[in-house]
Amino acid sequence: MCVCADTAHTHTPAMRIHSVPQFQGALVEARSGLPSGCRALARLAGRVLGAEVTEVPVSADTSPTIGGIANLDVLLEHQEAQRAALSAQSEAEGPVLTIGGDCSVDLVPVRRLGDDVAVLWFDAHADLNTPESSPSGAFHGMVLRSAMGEREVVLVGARSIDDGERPLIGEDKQVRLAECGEVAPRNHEVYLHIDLDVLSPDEFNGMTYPEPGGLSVGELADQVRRLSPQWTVVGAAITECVTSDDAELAKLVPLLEALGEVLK
Ligand SMILES: [Mn+2]
Repeated sequence: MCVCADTAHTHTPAMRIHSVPQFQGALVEARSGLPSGCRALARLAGRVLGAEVTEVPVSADTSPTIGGIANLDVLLEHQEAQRAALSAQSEAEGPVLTIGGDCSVDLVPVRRLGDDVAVLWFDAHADLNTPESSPSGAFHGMVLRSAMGEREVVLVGARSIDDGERPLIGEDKQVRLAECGEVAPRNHEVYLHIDLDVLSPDEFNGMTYPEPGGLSVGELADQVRRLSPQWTVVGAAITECVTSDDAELAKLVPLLEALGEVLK
């Protein structure tokens, strides 16, 4: 236990950040800004949260579409690297904030969770496609379907849902929709997936696939903060950042601070 006299600038000394600058799940090019945006956001998060940043080694290559999944072999390599990075850390070291990269960086962290941990998916999209239903073959649109297992899933801010995804979503189904500010999962432990496209493009200009509408940074930060103390946040990810612009990234500081408060 740290008994430092001055802890004001280190809210969560035990928290760790894993940066995963992967673009291959989004079917965009390396120069799209996803890798550089990931690294820039991870640096900012490390500073704001006083947390160590580990960059998971990923490839800049692409690979053929196999079984309906673009870049499958490269993505499998990255998953192995993420598993190794997560395994190298003991649970006593505290929770991990994963910074993407495309949304499919959340496959490995979510699959590691127990079935009693609810996943709160803050995203303009449902990411519930299969290789058969996916319009594009981009694995980031299939990642929740692949990772969710039997656990409770709550979609927040979803406003671009494909026809093939709709049958999975409903009040009496495993996947439910909730309004931001009214998220009340049944399970006590929760994991937060935050695709920056849950934000309004008028509010933040730096996500891979902006969708009209969406939340303000303040609304999102308030919702994150409101989870504590009733719910325990065991981990989180922020994905799809394509900007390295300091002024744009600075808009996300209230969100990072809220995550720092709940990720303990
Ligand atoms: Mn999305």
